[in-house]
This record gives sequence, structure tokens and C-alpha cells, in this order.
Amino acid sequence: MELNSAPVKPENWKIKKIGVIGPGIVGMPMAAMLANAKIKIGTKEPAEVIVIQRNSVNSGWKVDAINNGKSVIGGIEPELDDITREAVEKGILSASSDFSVLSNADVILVSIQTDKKENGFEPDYGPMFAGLEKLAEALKNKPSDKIPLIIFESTLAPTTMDTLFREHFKKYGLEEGKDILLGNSPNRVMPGRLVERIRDADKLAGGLHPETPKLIKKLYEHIVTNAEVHQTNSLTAEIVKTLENAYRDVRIAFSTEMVRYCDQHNIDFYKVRDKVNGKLCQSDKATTDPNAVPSGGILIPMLGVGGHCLPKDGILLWWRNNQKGNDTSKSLILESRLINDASPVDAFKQAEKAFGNLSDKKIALLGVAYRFNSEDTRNSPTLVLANYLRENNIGYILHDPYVKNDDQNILRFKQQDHLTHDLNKALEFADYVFICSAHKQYIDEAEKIISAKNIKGIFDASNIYNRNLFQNNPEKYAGIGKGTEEPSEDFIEFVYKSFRAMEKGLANELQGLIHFYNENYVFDDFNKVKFEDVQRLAKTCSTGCEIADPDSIGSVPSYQNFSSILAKKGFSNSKLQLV
Ligand code: SAJ
Repeated sequence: MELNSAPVKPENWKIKKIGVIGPGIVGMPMAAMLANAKIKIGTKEPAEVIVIQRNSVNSGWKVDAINNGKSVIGGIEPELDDITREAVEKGILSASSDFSVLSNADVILVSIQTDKKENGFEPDYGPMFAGLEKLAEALKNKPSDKIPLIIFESTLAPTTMDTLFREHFKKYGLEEGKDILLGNSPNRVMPGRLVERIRDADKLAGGLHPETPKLIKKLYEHIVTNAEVHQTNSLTAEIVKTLENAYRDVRIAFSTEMVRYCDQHNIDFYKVRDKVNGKLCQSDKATTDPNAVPSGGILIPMLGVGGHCLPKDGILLWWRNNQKGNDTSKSLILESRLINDASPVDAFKQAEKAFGNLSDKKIALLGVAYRFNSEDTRNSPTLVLANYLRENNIGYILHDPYVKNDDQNILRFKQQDHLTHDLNKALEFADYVFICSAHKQYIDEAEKIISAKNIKGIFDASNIYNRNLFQNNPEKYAGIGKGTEEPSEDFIEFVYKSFRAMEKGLANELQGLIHFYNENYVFDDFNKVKFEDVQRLAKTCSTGCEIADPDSIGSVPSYQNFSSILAKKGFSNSKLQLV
């Protein structure tokens, strides 16, 4: 297939107007930062930034809020409120529900939420296509000499750009590489650190045309000021993005396997973690700092894996294979989903081992948001546990300082009557406390929680407290990974070797996936995916994504008859063939 010659050259590029569709946790900070950077590319005046929010029941209010200078993201988001207010006051940032204002935009960022179909293997692009239809309608009226650059910030299942989005715009007479340029720059933001992450984290710039990543880099260098923008093709960017979250999920599952063994044998998991991560040269500060983001090889098993990304991205990486009927049973990535989904109920059973039967006790679940200091409840493991307690007729209360009463997931699971914002009320109600997210409030008010008079036990599922706080009543404290015995050198060696087997298994799986994509979806040199590129770009992920070289696995390590399921999977998929 021939690619058209450069339709827009970076050196002749003019940006007067930037549209940002979807002011969520990605779109809001991107819009505010692009406005605040006062970007002048081929112009004298800074580019105007317009946020587009459709007039929906749940989110329609965002237009007025932004036009009044307010960021629409709750929780603790350092800098974001100030940046938004300043940009609106200077007249560079505004919001609208009218897509037609995008018809003369030079750049359009699309940050509409993408999802996975419930109980399915395929992406759910319902809201995305609803937005893209309106965008294409607007661009049908674009000036004929303008070739807008459309950058997808949302996470996309591999092949989406080439097979779905290119076709979508074509239906409206907008041909990629001629009338429009399609690029993808999947975001690496994290609630609680939105601004910091955009400024300090390396970013991928992918395109279907070789010119597109150059343009994205030229624009984004104004806001990614402390990190690099890496150019690549669209499929590689799609694979790297989903892989980063998939491999994080796999590493959490691996750590969960190990912590379960440690907890059964009263071994201090955190000592294991630090020693093995030292041997892997992948250490971090998260063992001792509950608000540090874990990035080491061995991660931190908590109540479960929530959020919008980790629970779905590994499945999206396998979507096209599943669609073709290829064998998915050997995948470490998919096995990890099962391990992590079991965690909330497993944690409850572990608490019962420590404190005795809890079926007639009252439980306070502290922290409903899946991440500390955020209001985000998507796939929250706390809600999984709350549903389990309700099904088993166990009394409980939910506390969170940030999650609102009309939060969509609270309403969806009908948990609104159980939610309080008053910590005293939760502590007065309960016999036992589960720390489900490491919100700042639970650190600041540790004394109150620990010494509350009714509370008989605290189950720490967030690695928030140090056992020393319970010196006077050690029986009151239990948690995930909180064993007290020193791990033996043999056990450390076993965990290290199992990790090495698991990471080779993951690399073999990835090699099979890349081969599959190249064989079935790539028809020109620029868009070909190379394992080394994926490995190099994944390594730029600031929460750690070191992909090993593919290699055969000699044997599955074992320790007193215990072996990792993921290491075993890795062993069995050494010769994974995907065609
Ligand atoms: N979790 C653990 N143990 C850990 C790390 C996380 O149990 O050691 C759990 C968390 O409690 C949470 C879930 O995993 O329930 C997800 O947390 P996360 O820290 O991985 O963060 P997310 O989902 O908010 O953001 C992820 C990040 N991806 C990676 O770090 C590879 C972020 O950088 C991405 O921008 C984001 O997904 C995204 O949008 O894709």
C-alpha cells in the first residue's frame, strides 16, 4: 500500500484553534495545559482551546463549570484548578456543547471514554462513535485547504485506528492522509497526579501516516516539558498502551500469588518484595510510602484491581485473536484477570482467619474510590466487597471523603444508603474496619481510627499502617502482606526465579501477539510492529514496564510444593503460535 506524501509539514504548520472533546480525567488537564502553555505554532496569538462536552444528563454541567473557570475533576488534583482558572480568565480556554465550532479547528484531541463490553471480549466504542459522528459532521464543513490533525488520547484496542476510525471518517468523505490526519497519543495519566503526569511522563505519538507523529511531537512538546515524546506508528502505540496496563495487572496477579503464600505462612511479604525487587534492579518507595505509586517488578497486592484501565486492557490486547477463534487458554494476561478478580473476597476470608468469623459483625469499609485521594469508583474492589457482604447478610457501612452520594457506580450497585462522609459515624457503627484505599484522611486520622472504642480489629488492605502502631494490641491488626517472619533466602530465590519465568512467559506471549497483528493487519513498512520497539517504548512508562526478551523457560520453580500459576502458564506457552 502506498502512503500519500506529506500532507502537512511541521515547518509550515499553523495552529489557531485546538478542540478537546471530552473533559474527563484526560481531556480536562490536557485542555487546561494546552491553553496555559500559550502555544504559538505558525501564529502570533496563542492557540485558542475549546473543550467540547455534549449536552448529557450526567456531564452537561461541565460546560458552564469550565466557562466559569473551574476544573471539573474532583478529589485532590494539585495545580489543575489554578491552571484552568488562569486559562479561562485569559480568554484562551472555553467550553461548548456545539460540535460545529470544530469545523475550522487545526487540531482536535479526542478523549472520550472507551470501554470493554460487559462480559465480553470486545471494545465498547458506543460513546466514542457518538462523538465521532458529530465530529465528522462538523469536519464535512471544514475549509478545503485545512487538514486537521485528530489525536486520540483514549486507550484503543490494537487495530482500532486503522480498521475502525479510518473507515469511519472515510464514510463522511474524509480520507486519512489527504483530508485529515489520524494520530493516537494514549494518555498515561493517573487520578491525583493529572498535571504532574502530563508534564513529567514520556508520551507516545503514533500515526497512520509517517508525518503525523512529527506533528504530535511538535505540539505536545509544549506541555510534556520534563519528558520525551516518542514517535511511532498507530498500531505500536495501541499495543504499547494496552500492554502497559496488562503487564501491570499481570505483575499484581503474580504478587498476589506470592502474598497469599506469605500470608498463609506468616512471612513478611514486604521484605520479600524489597529483596526481590533489589535483585531485579526494579525497586521503588511504595513499600514504606502508601501514597507512592508502586512501580517495581513485584507490585503491591491490595484489596483488588480496580479503575478503568487495568481490568480491561489485557482483554483488549487479545480481542482480535479471540474474534478469530485463536486459543486464549495459555495467556498469562488473561489468567491474571481471574487471579485479581478473586482478591476482594479472598481478602475478606483472610480477615476472618485473623479475627474469627465475621458473619454477625459490622464492618466499615473505608475508601470506596479505587485510588487514594480520588473520587473515582470505576471497578472499585470496595464495591465488589460491599456487594459480597450484602449478599451474605453481613452489616456494613461505606465511608469515603470524596465519593458523592449520586456517584454512578454507587447508584448502579444501589449502595447509596450505605455511604457516609462522616468518619465518626462509620467508626461508631462498626466492629471491624477494612482500609480499602489509602486516602490521606486515613493517614492523618490514624490515631482516631486505631483507638476508636468499638473497633476490635483493623484489616489493612492498603499497606497504610505500620505494625508498630499496634504494639500494645497486636491482635487488633491484620492485613495483606503483613506477616511478621523473616523470609528465608531460599524463598527469596524462589520468588525471584518465578518472576523471571513469568516475565519470559509474558514476552513469549507478546511476541505471538505481535506476529499475529503483523500477519493480519499490517500492509506497509511504516505500520509494521517490531518487538524491540514495543519493548523500548513500554520501558518509558513511568510505572515500570520492563519487557524481557522472549526465551524458552527451562523449568517451573517450586518451593515446598508451591509454584506460581503464572510461571506454569509461561512454561506451557513457550511455543505460543498465533496466526
Ligand atoms: N494496584 C494494586 N497494586 C499495585 C498497583 C496498583 O493492587 O501495586 C491496583 C490499585 O489499587 C488499583 C488498580 O490496581 O485498584 C489500578 O491502579 P494503578 O495504580 O495501576 O493506576 P490507574 O488504573 O489509575 O492508572 C493506570 C496506569 N497505568 C500504569 O501504571 C501502567 C496509568 O499510568 C495509566 O495512565 C492509566 O492506567 C490509564 O489511563 O491507562
